[in-house]
This record gives sequence, structure tokens and C-alpha cells, in this order.
Amino acid sequence: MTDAPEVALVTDLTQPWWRSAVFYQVYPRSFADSDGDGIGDLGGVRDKLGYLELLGVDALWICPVMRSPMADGGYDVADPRDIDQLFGGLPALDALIAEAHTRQIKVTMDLVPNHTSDQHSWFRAALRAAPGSPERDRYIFRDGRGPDGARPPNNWPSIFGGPAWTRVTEPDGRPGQWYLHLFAPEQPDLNWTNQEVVADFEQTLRFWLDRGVDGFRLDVAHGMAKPEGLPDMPELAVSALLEHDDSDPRFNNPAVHEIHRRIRKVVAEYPDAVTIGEVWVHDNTRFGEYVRPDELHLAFNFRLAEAAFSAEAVRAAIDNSLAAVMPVSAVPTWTLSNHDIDREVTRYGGGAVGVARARAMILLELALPGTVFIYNGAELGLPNVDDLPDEVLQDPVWERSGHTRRGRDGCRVPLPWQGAVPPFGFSTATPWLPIPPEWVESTVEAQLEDADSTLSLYRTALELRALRPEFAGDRIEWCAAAPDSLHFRRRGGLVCVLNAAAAPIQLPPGDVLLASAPVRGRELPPNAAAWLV
Ligand code: ISL
Repeated sequence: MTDAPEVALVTDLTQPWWRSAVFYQVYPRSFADSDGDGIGDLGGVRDKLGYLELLGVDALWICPVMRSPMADGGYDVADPRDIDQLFGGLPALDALIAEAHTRQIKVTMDLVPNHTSDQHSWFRAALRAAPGSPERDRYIFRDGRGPDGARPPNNWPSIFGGPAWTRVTEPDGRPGQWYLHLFAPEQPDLNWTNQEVVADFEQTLRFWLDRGVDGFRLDVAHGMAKPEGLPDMPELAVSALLEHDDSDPRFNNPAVHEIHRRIRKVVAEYPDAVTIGEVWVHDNTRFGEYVRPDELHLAFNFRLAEAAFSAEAVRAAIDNSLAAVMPVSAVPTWTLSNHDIDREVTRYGGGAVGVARARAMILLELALPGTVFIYNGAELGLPNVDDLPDEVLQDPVWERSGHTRRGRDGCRVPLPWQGAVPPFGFSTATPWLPIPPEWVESTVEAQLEDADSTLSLYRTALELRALRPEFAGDRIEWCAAAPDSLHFRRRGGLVCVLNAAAAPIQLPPGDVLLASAPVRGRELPPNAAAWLV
């Protein structure tokens, strides 16, 4: 694979490392279990660093591993400056960072600024304290509406279903105030107008940066600021679970940008560190505001993950994502899936067609300028598991929706590593979610030696992307293409063609560097992509 002198040929040291990096998202519960409790951990990530090096990724994004009662897979943080024992505690993170760095792999962590766990010492103190106290002011407590304050302070729903407010019992035993939780009741929203909240988050940033972490993914980075007076939201928008649009008062309030400026000032003390915001904002101008020079370095753009497999939809997603960051000179980001959305193989139709399309889309994605995020298991071509038994479901969405929405567990099933039967080397115990027996074909072991496997395609594509000068250039140029196909060129000379049509298309002139499906003569089959130089 890559060796340092060749990499140096195409690495521009005047650019930050993350500008064209490939990040690999680890959902730690599901990646690899090193201590035999059926749940993945940081020791498991460390054990698999050789695999990640072979795969060719530049950096890891590790979903939350801080101390947590795990009401939302770790996105409910009880102590933001400690690692949960479930994942191996602080020593496991230190060891992972040290070894990843010897392999030239950066490590970024997921931080959760919008809310804490209800088991955080601050929230427990807030419950013991009186309305109007400084303890309550770190969260968003309000009196209820109606004569007895028995109705929630406004009509906001939780993203996970049910109301976004929960009523507490006051220390004197009477029904009392309500607190806001945009997500589960176990995830009370912080009050970011409280300076203690701001200062504590700054301390958290420094705590991890001083330990050698290379940056952060910031959860719900469009969420921390709340609108003045917490007005009701339009009734129409009130029912959608796990979704919101730009008119939603719960998110994307202008004061959020001052919060990002404060965060950036701290992170700027560590010149190589990067921040990546989870920003579900559709409007390009509003989205671009998050990546102005004094705010986040990067923000996830989800348009490609939301696009159907059609030339028109994919092109619109690419054009939009580029248009969103260009006016502020920020770097585009690309992602096909993560731990919250259905895996791309399933979104594109499942089965052989789903896999073929996912293979095509990774080539398209890796041909684009900017930063790429790969969700663990995508490199194995894994689908969602949509027939998990009810009793194993853990996503709070399942309970909160009154068992009408199954939630996100289907894209969080543990990875199959080796062998012939579940749990395929993931753990020596029963895994926290069952792994389907048919994944025997998809194990890392089965795919490593198979030159045609999806894992081999990823490895080759990542190596070419890192080494070849044809990938140079910040923009793409669209070229004329057959119906329902795409053809674009990078300034360095790379050409990428995607065939989303039902029939084969003729490739343009050039040598085929890599294709997601066999090219016969000059014909690219349907559901395939190719790189040419
Ligand atoms: O509103 C959405 C999309 O329009 C939601 O997807 C929402 O933004 C998303 O659920 C936020 O996700 C993040 O924070 C959650 C956690 O459950 C997710 O796993 C995390 O990615 C709460 O911390």
C-alpha cells in the first residue's frame, strides 16, 4: 500500500490535513469487542487499527464514548471528561490515540454540546434545587401552561417522538416545572445563554485536545441556541420523527453562530485540530454560515445521503453541496450514510442492485474534491438489518414512538470480521444486536482475499485517491453525458462517470483507472461508475 515518499509527492503541506481526508466513522458499540461483553469498545478499535491502515483511511470519527447511562447509545453524556468503563475508560482512549498516531491515523471524538444525560451531576442538582435557582438555569426549565401548569410550556415535540418537555416533581413533592429535551427525556437540553455552560464546554474541548485528540464531531451543531420566548411551532411540522425542516424553531437559531465562534477560539489554540458539525440545515446560505472562517472547519452535508440513485438527484446534491461552501471558501464534505440513517445498499434498493449502486456511489464520492466520511461497514457493502426482533431494539425511538417506528438499530448491527457463524469474531459473547448468518459472505476475512469484493474496491479506490495527482483541484467540471448518467472532471485530470440508466453507456476517451463493475470494451454497465485518466 502507500509509503511515505510517494504520499509526499501529492501532499500539499500548506493545506490542513483534513482538507481532503477520508474519515472512517466508528460506531464503537458495533465495531469490535475486546473484553467479551458483547459490546464493542475502544480496545476493539485499537485491535483493528491494522485493518484501518490497510483500508487506507486518514482519520477516525469515534461516536460518543464518554461516561453515559446509554439511553441513546452514548449521546446522553453524564460526564463529558471521562470515558465510560463499557468502552475501556480513559486508559483505553490514551492507548488508542498513541497507537493510531504511530500509524499516521488521526483520532476525532464526538462531543454532545446540545444536551447532557439526566444522570449528569448538574441535572441531578437542578432537580434538587428550586425553580429560578442557578442550578436550574444551566438547563431549560419553565412553568407549564394552564391553571395548574399541567400543560407543557409549548407544543414542541421531541425528535424521538412524544413531547419535548417532561414535568418534574419539586423537592417538596408537588408537581412542578417542565424541562426541555429535544431528544429523549434522558437528554435534557443545556441553556447555552448560561456562561457556566459555555465555560464547561471549553474546558471539555481543552481536556481532550490536551490528551492528543485531533478534533471533534459536534453533535446537533445547529441546535444549541433556542429562540427567544420558546414560541410554539407550526402544527404541520409537529408530527415528524427524526426529521425537521428549515422553518423549525427548535434548530438553527442565529445565536448558535456566536457559540461556534467561542468554540473556534479554543480549538484555534491547537493548530491541527478540526471541528466537524452535524448541521441539518437545507438552505445553502444558512448552511454556509456554519463554516465561515471563524466557526466550524467542516459541516456534514447530507444531500448526497438523501439523494436517490439517479443522475439528476446526484448531480443536484453535488451542485448544492459545492454551492453551499464556495461563497465562504470552506471545504465540501461528502457522506453516504451514518449511524442515524439507512445504509446506502438498502436505500438504493437492496440485494445485488443495492450493492452495485453503493459501489458506484463510493467511486463517485471519492472522486469529488473535499472531505469524505465512510460509516463503518459501508466498506463491506453491508445492508440494513430490518428484521431485528422487537425485543432487541434499543433505539429510544422504538419506545417513544409507541412501537410505530423501529428506529436506527438496523444500521447499527455489529460488523462481521471472520469465520463461518455469527458473531463472526465481533465478540466472544452474544453481541448486543444479532448479526445475520448470511453476512458470512461479507466478513472482512472473506472480502480481503477477493479482488472483486467491495472491501477491495474501497482499498484500491482509497489508495489511488491518496497517490494519484489526477485528483488535484478544488472544483469539478461537468461534461456532456448520456441520459441518466453523469460525467465530470477534476482539474488534475481525473474523469468520473456514473451510469444510473438501465442500459450500458459508452465511456469517454481515457484509460480506465478503476471501475465499480467489469467494463467490457468501452461499455460501462448500469448501476456502475468508473474513473478514467
Ligand atoms: O432532525 C434530524 C434530521 O433532520 C435528526 O436526524 C437529528 O438531527 C439527529 O437525530 C441528531 O442526531 C444526533 O444527535 C442525537 C443522536 O441520537 C444521534 O445519533 C446523533 O447523530 C441526539 O444526541
